[in-house]
Amino acid sequence: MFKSKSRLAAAGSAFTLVVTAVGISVLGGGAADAGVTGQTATAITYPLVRNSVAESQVVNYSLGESDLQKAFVAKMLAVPANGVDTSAKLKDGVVAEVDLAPAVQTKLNKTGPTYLKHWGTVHRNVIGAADAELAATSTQAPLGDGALNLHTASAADKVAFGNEVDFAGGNVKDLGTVGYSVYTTGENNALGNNMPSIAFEIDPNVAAVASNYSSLVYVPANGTANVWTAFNATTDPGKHWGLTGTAFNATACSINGARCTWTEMLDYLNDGGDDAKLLTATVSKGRDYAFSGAVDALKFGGKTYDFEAAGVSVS
Ligand SMILES: [Ca+2]
Ligand SMILES: [Ca+2]
Ligand SMILES: [Ca+2]
Repeated sequence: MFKSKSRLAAAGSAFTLVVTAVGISVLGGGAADAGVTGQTATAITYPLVRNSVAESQVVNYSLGESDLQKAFVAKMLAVPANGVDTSAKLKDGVVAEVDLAPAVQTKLNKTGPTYLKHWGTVHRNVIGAADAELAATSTQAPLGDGALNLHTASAADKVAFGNEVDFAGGNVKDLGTVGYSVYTTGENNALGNNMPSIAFEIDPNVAAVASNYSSLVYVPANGTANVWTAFNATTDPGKHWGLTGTAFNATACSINGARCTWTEMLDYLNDGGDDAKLLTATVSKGRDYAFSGAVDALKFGGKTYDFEAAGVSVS
């Protein structure tokens, strides 16, 4: 069924057009025009009177997207800058990770350093005015950016920092290379052999000594003032290892006697029977002198422990 309505065009000069219908009239209502009622053909006067074009007078009765210029439609559909102002306008209501650029996803999934549990002040071994603090340093730390700052106010004070959980039950003989880096000062050195120690609390299991507890302590010669110095406690030729406790007084490696090298210490502890067993691993200072310095890059058990402001990491 063909129907015709004269498209309103060529306006510009005033003239009159009579709407005509071929076949079934579009005006006055017909089967094909059920939505248009109560209208009769009337003369149209140009130019059109303002507000005189109703929807029913447009071809197909409405302006669809296809009737509009493509560029205009694109402009209408374009999202303006800052045009998305609520999450309801986003697909799924949220910007999920998958919606982000791959480079941004990579940044989001970049893993930071993992810090270990169970490292902190060993309160059982703190006396008086002393503290151990993981912090940034004013120097170039040997590992990372931070270090373990140690401070004792006087010869009467003591502090220890370490791990009382994760090394318990390990064998002393399996410690491998033991060492650390120390930052000390001229003021510290002026007081004597004034260094922080590496101290493992152990069950020595030495048959000749009735003791289930001692601290296996390494105290090296003073480091160079105002710089970081690395110490290998297992190859140190000095007798810088000792066992604490009155039960070990007058024994070969007593801290109150001549002390031992690491090799001598392992030989002494290797007396048969049960092996010497670890209880804790710590860095300690005191009681001997006032001290202010730092420790980093603690090594034992095939690992290196990095003391940083945010925690202790291992490599
Ligand atoms: Ca024992
Ligand atoms: Ca033994
Ligand atoms: Ca560090």
